[in-house]
Amino acid sequence: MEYEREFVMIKPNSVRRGIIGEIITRLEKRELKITALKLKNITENEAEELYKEHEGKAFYEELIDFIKSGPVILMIVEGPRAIDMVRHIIGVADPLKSSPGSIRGEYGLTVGKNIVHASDSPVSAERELKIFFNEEEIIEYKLNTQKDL
Ligand code: RTP
Ligand code: MG
Repeated sequence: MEYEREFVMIKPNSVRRGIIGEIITRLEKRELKITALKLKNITENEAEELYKEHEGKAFYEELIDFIKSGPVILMIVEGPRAIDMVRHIIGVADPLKSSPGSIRGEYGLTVGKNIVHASDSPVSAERELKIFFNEEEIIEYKLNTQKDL
């Protein structure tokens, strides 16, 4: 099974609502390992780099403004099949179509403010986590899991 590292960002509306802990708990309960974590006001350059695939789309300017509207939580989350697992836990882009047990299905209302971001592939995860983290900021340790992974 592929061991992967996934980039996760808790969006500013979720930080303002005070649901950081609830979101992180969902990931921890699955025995995913957090190897980097910080609270940050992201810069214009970082926002544009993160969302460059969406440049020119109708929602792009609004998305950049929103993501800079307050601090976000930036994380690296690791584990077997971490990318698909995190995206499964989060739900799909539109909270209306996310299953009720998912993070977006429980806390989300609109696509534009859909609570949390997670990279969609190993290549995009590596690209996106490098915008925000140096290798020295990624901390290796052994997770004491029930499943002994
Ligand atoms: P996925 O790639 O799985 O579809 O999900 P995603 O959450 O990454 O969504 P994506 O389509 O890649 O879009 C990136 C982010 O842009 C914002 N968005 N706003 N107002 C809108 O119509 C709209 N569409 C997209 C969302 O914040 C989305 O997460
Ligand atoms: Mg996407």
